[in-house]
Amino acid sequence: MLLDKEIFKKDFKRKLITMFSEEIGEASSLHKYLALGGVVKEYMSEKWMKTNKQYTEGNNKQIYYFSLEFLIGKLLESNLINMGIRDICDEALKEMNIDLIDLENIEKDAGLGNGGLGRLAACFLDSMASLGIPGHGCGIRYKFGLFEQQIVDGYQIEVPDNWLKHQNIWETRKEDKAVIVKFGGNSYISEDNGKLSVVHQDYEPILAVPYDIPIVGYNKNNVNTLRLWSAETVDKDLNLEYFNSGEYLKAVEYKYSVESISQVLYPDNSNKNGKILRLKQQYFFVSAGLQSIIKRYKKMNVSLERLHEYIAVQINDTHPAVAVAELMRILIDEEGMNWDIAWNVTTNTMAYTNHTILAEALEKWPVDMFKKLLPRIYMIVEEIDRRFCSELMSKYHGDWNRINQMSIIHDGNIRMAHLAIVGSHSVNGVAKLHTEILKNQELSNFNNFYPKKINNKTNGITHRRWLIKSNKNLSGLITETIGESWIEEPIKLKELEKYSKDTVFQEKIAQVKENNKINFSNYIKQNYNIDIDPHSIFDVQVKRLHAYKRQILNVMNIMDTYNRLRENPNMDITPRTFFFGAKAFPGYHFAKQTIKLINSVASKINNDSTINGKLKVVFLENYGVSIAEKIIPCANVSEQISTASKEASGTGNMKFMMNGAITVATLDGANVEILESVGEDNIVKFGLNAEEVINYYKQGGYISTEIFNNDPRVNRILTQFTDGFLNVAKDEFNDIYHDLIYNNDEYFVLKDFDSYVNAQNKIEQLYRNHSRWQEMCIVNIANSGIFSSDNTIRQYADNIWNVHGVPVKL
Ligand code: 26Y
Repeated sequence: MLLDKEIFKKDFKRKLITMFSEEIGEASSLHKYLALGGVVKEYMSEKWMKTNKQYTEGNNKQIYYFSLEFLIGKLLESNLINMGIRDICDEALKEMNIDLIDLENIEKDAGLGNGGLGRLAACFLDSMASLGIPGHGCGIRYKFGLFEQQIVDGYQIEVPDNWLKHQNIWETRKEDKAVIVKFGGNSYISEDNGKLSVVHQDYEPILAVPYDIPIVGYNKNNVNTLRLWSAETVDKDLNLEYFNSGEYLKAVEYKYSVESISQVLYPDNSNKNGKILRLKQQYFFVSAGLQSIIKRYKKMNVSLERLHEYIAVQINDTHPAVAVAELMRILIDEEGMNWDIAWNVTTNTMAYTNHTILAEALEKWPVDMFKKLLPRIYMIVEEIDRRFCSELMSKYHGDWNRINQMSIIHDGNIRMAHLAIVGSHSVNGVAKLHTEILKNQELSNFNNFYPKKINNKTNGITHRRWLIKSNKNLSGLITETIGESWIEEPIKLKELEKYSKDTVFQEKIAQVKENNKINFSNYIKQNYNIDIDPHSIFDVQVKRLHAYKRQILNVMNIMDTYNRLRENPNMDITPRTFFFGAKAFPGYHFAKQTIKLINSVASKINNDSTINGKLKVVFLENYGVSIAEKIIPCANVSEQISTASKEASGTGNMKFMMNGAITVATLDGANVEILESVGEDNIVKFGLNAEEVINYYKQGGYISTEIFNNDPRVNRILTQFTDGFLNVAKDEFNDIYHDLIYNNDEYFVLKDFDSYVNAQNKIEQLYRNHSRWQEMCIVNIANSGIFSSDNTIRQYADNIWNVHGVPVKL
């Protein structure tokens, strides 16, 4: 977009006046930020309108990405970049004595997600818009995002993440597009003159109100939509009778109970009400989303029997899997379609992405609960299951065992993954290894029954946020070296490879990293009063806290190094700073203990002056998208150390690689593909591979106490966890100890320890060879282009959605 600086200044000043009746001199930073956002939103509004108009008039196929999580982070800067007006706005604001970065910092992260799955959804939105693909998000407008993490005395404390505290400048409430979602009541088939119809009565109607957020494509006129649904009462906000009798709380009780549906992401589900609330959330946004899709579709005047030619719904993990039954309900009950045609339309519309093989994440809903909350949907699920099982019976005859393993309803539960698989035409894993494990292990029965359904789509990351926005020094250097075509075609980063041995370029790459580290160290000093040596190796593990991700393995290596240093303070090692960032699920005790462990180790080591500052451990509080954008460009070492077979893909691994960090990796998830693309010499791998891990699970043969008894390093470290060495109560880390020793170390931490220590020593050796290290970094950056989510989205578009880009004309 071409923007005249003087016009922008005028627009900005006018916005301050219309919004707040203020001139620049009297406006607070918050008001300036809101006014700037308002102007930027205005600039994109016409494109947004034209995008919608052209998509509709062109009868173009629309993609809807259904997800419980969208971890979008901040939008101001990325919108300015994608619109191509950041530099001009920066200049103009400077001339008015306003620092753009200050304003960008005011924005709150939209943290409507928990980890990789939610961030992937956000990267995909950016890529769809930037490729001109008509693709939109559908989710929940949580009033509170995932909690804000505070660390108090080393423990994680959760406080509400009030991200909507300031006005959300990006969203537009579309009250006129609200729909009703029905819960509870009872449902039955009635017959009238030989004609069957479905009755659903005595239900509770909830109003779903959409809030639309524009998603701007990079250097494109396409502005797609992220539609987030908010739950409200249908005209029952206040009970006047209660109010007038002075019972003020009771008067609004119902309103708050309804609004709880869109109140928080992942409400505690350890009690029954929490479980019901989660299921309510899922049905709520799925039903609202599908209703609004069908409403829009019907304006096109094309038969609903061809819905799948014009609409694709991607189900992000099992959370929106109820979409299969809901679409059937709409087509049959509301549109009068017969079952077989509706089933054909539904299965060809839906596609499901699986993000995990961990049993705990494969959702099941108790039949009793489901039936009570969604009586009509339950009838449909039952019928889908009945028909599916009869197909299974005719193929596998008396093989009851197999049929039991595959049915949707089993043992009083509805298996949502099975519903999603049966109801979709495509089921994809998120990295080659993950997809192979799905095909050959977890979903092998389904792969046998539907030989072509399961396919791979390796994840990706948007290089616009994760390189252009977050690492301006590096992206500037890249453009200076190979020109700017890599921005539109990230695969062209490959052209950097020819400079990998060029010592002048190596030095420039080293300098970029050094500067990033210095800036970050200053930021940490200013905001957290922690001193960091910017010349130390920055070794970073940032991701959700989970046992399979093995933050503990990292801690054990740190303790081992520390123990060696205590014995020999003159040991010749390069100083290293270990960064951790992670939120633990509030109910996940082991994960919370791990945070306390990391902080206890940090406090022990950081306060020990005898080791001459050679080791430092920093826990980055409240890790999220914005902190990731700060730390990733500084990393020298990327910790991707999950138990092989457990990490479906990982996407942090790709972000680090793209920013020139060297990966310490198990052969897990997309690490395998990173290795393929950079070659064995440019990554440091270690540990059991997936096959070995799976064989141990199947056949046994691993005994963690053997390692505990035979490896004095392991013995010493685990003893230090529990003997008061870390200045905490002796039983503080009992559960961790218990898991590793008495529960036989489910994630092979002790088994991989020796190999991991060797890998870390290798890192140390490689880092000492300055030129060799820089060469590795360059090779990593140069080969990261295939991990751009643009590449991933092209594959979804070609192989699952059958959709093409639609350039919007102004
Ligand atoms: C419903 C509840 C039990 C649940 C909540 C959140 C289950 C799963 C999740 C989130 C899962 C997640 O973030 N998975 C990650 O998805 C990424 C994107 O595909 C992968 O890169 C990563 O390996 C996987 O752990």
